[in-house]
Amino acid sequence: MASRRKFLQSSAAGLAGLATAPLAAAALPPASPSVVKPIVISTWDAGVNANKGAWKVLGSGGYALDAVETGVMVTEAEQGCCVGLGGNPDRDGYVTLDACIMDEKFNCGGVAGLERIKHPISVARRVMERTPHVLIVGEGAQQFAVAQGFSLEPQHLSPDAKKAYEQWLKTSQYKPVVNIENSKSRSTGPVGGPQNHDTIAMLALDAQGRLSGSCTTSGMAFKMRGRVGDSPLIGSGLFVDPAVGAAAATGQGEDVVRIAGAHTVVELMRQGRTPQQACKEAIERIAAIKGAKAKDIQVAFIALDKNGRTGSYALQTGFNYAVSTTDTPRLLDSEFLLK
Ligand code: SD4
Repeated sequence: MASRRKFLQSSAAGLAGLATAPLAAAALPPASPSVVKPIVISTWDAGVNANKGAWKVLGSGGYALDAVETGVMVTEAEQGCCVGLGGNPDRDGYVTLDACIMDEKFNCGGVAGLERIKHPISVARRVMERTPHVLIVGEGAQQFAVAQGFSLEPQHLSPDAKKAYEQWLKTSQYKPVVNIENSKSRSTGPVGGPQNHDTIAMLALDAQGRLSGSCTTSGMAFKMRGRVGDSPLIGSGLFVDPAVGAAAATGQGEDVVRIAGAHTVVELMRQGRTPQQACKEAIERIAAIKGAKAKDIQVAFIALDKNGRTGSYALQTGFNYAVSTTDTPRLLDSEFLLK
């Protein structure tokens, strides 16, 4: 009994010591003098302009969350094929937008199937900041946006989207094909193919070391009405963990959701993989699941760790991404799996 009391006393003393004594230097990770910040990375060559927008915030010492919102708003305003109101419609002819955003404190928000609103990413941020929820969809998302002061844009297709939709209606077949990204011309190429991929996802680390991410898209061209992809889903299209890093996805959303893609990449980084290795391993996982069908789809990840190291990996060739550590973005070709 006496010895048990003694043990308890000495354990308690030990614990108290632990609570007050500074941690031995050896127990701490080495201070990293080489943290690269601020830095921003985003998907596709659309990322070049988006990064420039983000840099206006980051370069003047601003907040990563503001940077990732401002940055992708540039792409939403460009109204290209696959982001914002210029995007290709669903199979019933409606443009429906998906977006999400996440900060360095696990705050997050998203919208899905949002119609007639120019900047879904800003509505996603309002969901995060002004509601107790993380995802609002469809009509409710539009009502919320309007209540928040966003204006309702006219319901019509851009001339390019109209042309692409009319072409698609001739067959009404949805069939993704390889190397379909980033088509310059929406009215040429395999129907249901070239229009499919161009989501903008952005990750930023600001001068104070705060990480944030954003993702916005019109989703898969000619999708079923009501279909939601990975892009508005925290953990699939985007994930941020300030202790580790952030990741985001582009490509065939169903196959990103299947492996909780962005979260998987972050968890792999937590286990010690570099951002590049983590992206590669997540892509390999998708390839293993899809087997022979992997060649019919594209998926790509980008990642940024808390030290400002970046990585990217795609299933197929054709994916590029933009990295900025100054006001001049660098556009890089991603490595890819299926040679
Ligand atoms: C989706 N992931 O809706 C989106 C599409 C995409 O580049 O990324 N396009 O599945």
